[in-house]
Amino acid sequence: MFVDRVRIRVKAGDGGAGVASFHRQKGKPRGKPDGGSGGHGGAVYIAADPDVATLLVYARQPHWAAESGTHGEGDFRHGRTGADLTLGVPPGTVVRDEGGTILADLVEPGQQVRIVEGGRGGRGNAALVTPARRAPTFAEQGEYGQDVWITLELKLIADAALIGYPNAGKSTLISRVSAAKPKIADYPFTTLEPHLGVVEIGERQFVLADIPGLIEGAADGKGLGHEFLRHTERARVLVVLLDPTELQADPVETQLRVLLNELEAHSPDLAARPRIVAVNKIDAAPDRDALAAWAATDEPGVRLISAVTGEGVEGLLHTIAATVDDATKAAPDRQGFVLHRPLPPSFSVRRVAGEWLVEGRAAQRAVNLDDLTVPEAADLAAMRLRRLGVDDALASAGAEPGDDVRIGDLVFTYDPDRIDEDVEAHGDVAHDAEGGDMGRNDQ
Ligand SMILES: Nc1nc2c(ncn2[C@@H]2O[C@H](COP(=O)(O)OP(=O)(O)OP(=O)(O)O)[C@@H](O)[C@H]2O)c(=O)[nH]1
Ligand SMILES: [Mg+2]
Repeated sequence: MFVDRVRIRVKAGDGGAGVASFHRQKGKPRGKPDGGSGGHGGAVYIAADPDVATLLVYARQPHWAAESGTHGEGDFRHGRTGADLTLGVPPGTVVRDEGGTILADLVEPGQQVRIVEGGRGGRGNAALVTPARRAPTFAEQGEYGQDVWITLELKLIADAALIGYPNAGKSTLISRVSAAKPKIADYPFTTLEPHLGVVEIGERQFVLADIPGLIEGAADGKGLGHEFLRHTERARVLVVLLDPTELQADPVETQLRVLLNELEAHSPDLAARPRIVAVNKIDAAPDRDALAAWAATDEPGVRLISAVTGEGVEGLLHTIAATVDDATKAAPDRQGFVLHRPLPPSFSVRRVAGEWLVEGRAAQRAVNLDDLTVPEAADLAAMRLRRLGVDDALASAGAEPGDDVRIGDLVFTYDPDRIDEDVEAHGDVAHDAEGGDMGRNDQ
């Protein structure tokens, strides 16, 4: 089975929770805070790997997750960081998000894109100690790793692609000139999946693709052409193969016109690509002279070949190699790319159903404490929100003291004056809500 488009779910590792713990000493009612921090979760990357030939493994197993961080423990023991997960895909794989937006076009081996970031580990109470808060009885929770669905689509990278009606002899030709051995038979749509073969001719070599047969209406989804036309998108040169035998109802002129129309309908760019036209099966053609006359009317010259006897094949290969060379010089390799999106705003505020809804990762982080019923913890969360600018944003959005404010599952009352100035003065400068990440892999 050839798999060239899959939808997979990737999940980053969760961050481990920080722990609130106290060192017990004999004779002391209350020891020093010694709660360790949770480890960060691992990220998930998609990387172009030349050793991976298909997306088959992802069709079989669509769920992938990086390792989670482990929780902190007492005695200052931090949790372990979860390992990143790198999923190898064949070079030529395009990665899209749920909405269809391209995230990366992984062409070069080794090129990679980070899809999801691991959840941040929560700080233990030892890390939350400040001069004003000597013995916090709370800790930060771990953050969930991001969890998304993406689509992987493989677009084969070939120098030249064989285009033709079903039965035109495309597979016969590629199996004659390369190590590719697709099935050959005199019924249409024998080839259901693209095959790539390396052709060596003289000093040169190029990659030739055998694409399933194209029929009229392919660009509208008829036959198999539609699915596979996109495989030709990366080919620098198109080789159009015509079949003059009674296996085809259409004469070669009509076949050529239909094929070019389908290319044009799929993408004008494809139709404009350098192309070479050849009539195959010349050994079995009913009227060889008429074909030769027609072939000569074409400017660059339509070639007459036989994939079975080998007539004209070597000349065709030289022409393909030279055309590929020219096309390569004219338009050097398309570079792959990884898209870098602007960071989303750290939070946003809007009025929903009588509440002020505060959304965004930074705001979520600010209140990510395990026990907000502890007044000190609530003060810390409030101070982080203020520092983040949430109070100002609420005020300018028109919030009044006493209004309900929601962040995730947490609902609290808007009270711009609640923060103890002493806490604010001494507190928590080193790790406010947005930054304060312990050497994370933020890009
Ligand atoms: N006489 C003769 N027969 C040929 C030649 N090339 C291919 N054939 C025959 O044509 C039939 C179709 O060949 P394939 O190579 O399977 O054709 P295809 O274009 O790959 O067909 P699809 O995969 O269905 O699109 C087979 O019976 C081949 O033996 C040729 O040069 N001369
Ligand atoms: Mg075939």
